[in-house]
Amino acid sequence: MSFRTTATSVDYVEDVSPGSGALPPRAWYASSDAQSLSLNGGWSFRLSPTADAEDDSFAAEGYDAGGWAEVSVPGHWVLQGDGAFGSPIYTNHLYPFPVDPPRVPTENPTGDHLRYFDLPEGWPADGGAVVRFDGVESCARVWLNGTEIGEFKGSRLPHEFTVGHLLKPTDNVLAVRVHQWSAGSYLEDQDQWWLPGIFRDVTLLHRPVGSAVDFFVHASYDHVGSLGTLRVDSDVDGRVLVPALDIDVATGEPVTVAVVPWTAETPKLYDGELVTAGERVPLRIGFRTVALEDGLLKVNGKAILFKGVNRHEWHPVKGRALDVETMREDVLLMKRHNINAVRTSHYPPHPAFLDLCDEYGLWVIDECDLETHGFTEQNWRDNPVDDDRWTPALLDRAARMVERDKNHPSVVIWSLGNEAGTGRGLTAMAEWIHGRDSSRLVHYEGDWNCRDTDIYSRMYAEHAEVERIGQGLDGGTHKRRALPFIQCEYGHAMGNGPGGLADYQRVFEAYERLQGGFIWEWIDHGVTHPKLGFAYGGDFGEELHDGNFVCDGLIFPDRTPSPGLLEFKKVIEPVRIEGDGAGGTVRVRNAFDFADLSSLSFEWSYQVDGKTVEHGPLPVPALAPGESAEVKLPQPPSGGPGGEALWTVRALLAEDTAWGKKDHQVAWAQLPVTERPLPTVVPGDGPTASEKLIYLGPASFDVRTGALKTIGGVDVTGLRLDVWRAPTDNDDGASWQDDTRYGLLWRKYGFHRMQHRLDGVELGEDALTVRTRVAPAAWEIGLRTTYRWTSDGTRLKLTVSVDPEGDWTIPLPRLGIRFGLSSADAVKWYGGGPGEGYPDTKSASMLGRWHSTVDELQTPYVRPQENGARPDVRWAELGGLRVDGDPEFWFTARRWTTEQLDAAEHLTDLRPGDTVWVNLDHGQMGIGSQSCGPGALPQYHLLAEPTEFSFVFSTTE
Ligand code: IPT
Repeated sequence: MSFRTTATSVDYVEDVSPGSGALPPRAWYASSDAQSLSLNGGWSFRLSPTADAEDDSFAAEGYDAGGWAEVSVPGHWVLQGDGAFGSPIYTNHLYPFPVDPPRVPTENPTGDHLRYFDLPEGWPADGGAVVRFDGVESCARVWLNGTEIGEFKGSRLPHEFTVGHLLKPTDNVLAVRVHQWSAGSYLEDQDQWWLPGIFRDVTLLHRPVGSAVDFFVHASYDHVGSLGTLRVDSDVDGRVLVPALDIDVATGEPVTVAVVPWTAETPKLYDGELVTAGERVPLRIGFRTVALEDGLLKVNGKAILFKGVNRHEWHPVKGRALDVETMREDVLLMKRHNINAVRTSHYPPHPAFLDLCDEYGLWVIDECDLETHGFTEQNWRDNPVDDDRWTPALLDRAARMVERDKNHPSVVIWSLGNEAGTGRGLTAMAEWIHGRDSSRLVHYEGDWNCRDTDIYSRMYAEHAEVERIGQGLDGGTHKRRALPFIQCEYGHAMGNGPGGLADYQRVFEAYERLQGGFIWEWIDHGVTHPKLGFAYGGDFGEELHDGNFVCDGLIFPDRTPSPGLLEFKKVIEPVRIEGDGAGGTVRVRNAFDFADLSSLSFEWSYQVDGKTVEHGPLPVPALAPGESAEVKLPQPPSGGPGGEALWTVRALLAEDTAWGKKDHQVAWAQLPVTERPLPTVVPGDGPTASEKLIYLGPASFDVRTGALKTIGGVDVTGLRLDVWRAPTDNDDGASWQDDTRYGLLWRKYGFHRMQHRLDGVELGEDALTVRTRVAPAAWEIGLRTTYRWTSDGTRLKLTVSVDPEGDWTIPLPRLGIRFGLSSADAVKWYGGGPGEGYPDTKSASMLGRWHSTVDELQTPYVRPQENGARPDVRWAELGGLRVDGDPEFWFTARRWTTEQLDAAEHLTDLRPGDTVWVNLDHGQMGIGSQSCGPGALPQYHLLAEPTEFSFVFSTTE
């Protein structure tokens, strides 16, 4: 039985073909002299619930759209109109519709768009014109002045249509019908929000007679002779001019001259022009040669190391409709954090982003708009990339990417797409790309045998496996064994983390075959929300969603760097500073691949107990890449107070650069000289008891429970052992990782509901001893915990002894004490800072004297979780108390309890209470990357074992 009686006019929506009517793909450029008209701005808009709810009469000239709404183009309609136009949907890899390719649901939100325009004054009457769409999700049908000009799919790819014959001087109307779902949606199952709309620019381009159509700039570099060879192949003959190089040559003719090469570290671009009879086209030429040589990816003869990130396009208000200033902000932030590479996960970005990568210098893996991840749920049955009917669409996507972006020196690798399984269609794409552009490598992570690819790539491989790959002990096909390795995704930056980056970097730098990796991912895709702060999956009532898995970036949705970015910056710093502080020398190594150190100046400072006593410039030679030098430090300042002493050596920008100001810190290290003297308290008078209280030095305790009540004039509540932290996303782990998801195991074993049994309060000669057993209901495991209090009359010392009992098979979240203070705001400490750090995320933590406030100590992870601990703290002051640690401790203070933090789902759920809750931890569990990758390495596990630690309390007033 068939309910569809007639073929409707919307059959193209479910057609696997890429579309009809569009011009062949070509290079994307802004002409110097041909006119263009931006059609961005306010468009009339009407939303219908299905693809065919409305006929196409709206496209006719003279149609009255008076009652229509308006949306901004570029934009996504679901992010406009305050919910009147539907809402965004977030799924990771699940298709939010039944998997029945190429069919899509009847409920298919369809946005009709109308844009009226007049040609600008002086628009030439000769030649032709094209209208270009740079990105429309996911399928569009287009009319100009009532004539249909075509339909297309391929959301993040450009499509152009010839329109010159239809244009009028005035009262033109461009009509675009956009369907949210189409056959193309099956190819666009990236882990991100589903956001329909015309989300990139729409431009009308005049095409003069004799204008350039397509051209391919071949600009290679011979590093032996320092020579560049330029050849511009052009569909339309013309001349190629590069004044700085005295080049004036015909298209198609090669010319070889001495040049400065382009690299991501030294992004030298030469301005040139392609001149055809009808048009002048600006060229920005970077000479560089990418090659696979000796099993390595080399640029200009040298193996490079990617210190990269995966970048999705994201803006918390505009979604994937980014303006150039936001793109520039991304690039500047990357450069300022020592990042040298971007994988454009998982689609070609707005073309302007690649211009910025050329200009500021970033290696780019340009990835095609292709992912069919949801087919994994059906064991990859019917995967479009293994079904010949879809191959034309795949080839169309490959061509639209390569042709658009081929003239960017920053693009060194083409990527076929992401998480699309395996299949003949991918092979066809790789073959086509290899044939079209032999000057770059081809990447695809899903191809573990490297049948189609030139580089072995994996995601989230654990440290040990990466090391085996580095050693060449991973086996694999013959072809793979001869290829370099990258991790196209690692270090899952969801919530607090990622941990273990320094350990990866050590492995990357130890083995030539390992050419680095790309953190997942650059930015949290949180959506600005009136009630929730930033919304994530599920906040729009989606029927299927993947929660806050969409917030896994190194920067928060508003582009504030998260601690993960600062950690990454330190771990990948391009100058290595090591040495023996006591010996008075420092070894400086240039870890750049191409740049010498002439752009940096160095400075030393000498700290005693966190206070800088002297500083000065450190002369360091302009080392070549890979070179190192021993540099003598000055004589340590004399006469200073005896305490913990260390050198801090910094590498700073010597001058303003395109991306950073003079004195911007690039790299640093601290070299210990003398150790810290530990605090001592010589016990004086012992405890005395009254009817209600026990007194010991400055403190009073409850006589019955031994609970601390006051220190000097400061009230202290609830001081006790604490093992619970609000699990991080990395603690909770991803659903497919079952055995060691400690966040879940901690809950199972009741670490969030430990009971504290009082076993004795003993008044000794010089100490008050409180004996307890801390254990969860239902389980036999427990922690015998003894609090031993002593005082020298003014200061109060607490020694906590912990003895685990029972069969402990999992690590602890944290181990320390917590207590409440009735008022506290300003905070000072001497220890790691200025930001947070955990056992495997504290490379960027610098020892010093820091000050902050309780509010500013919090790291605003979009989904609240453990955060804000300052590591290696020697002493801290807040709320009238000073605490000295023996040994150093982790310090956390917040206006809510851990239980409240744990319960919160959005930052707006956290309401400050009257008490400031302080945690002083002897240990914290590592963070790892298990929200998608491996968990914390064993050396960062906080094991339950017999432990003792002390704090000395005094008052600051
Ligand atoms: C991997 C995806 O490639 C990426 O898009 C993102 O979803 C990431 O995971 C998690 O945030 S795929 C995963 C199954 C390893």
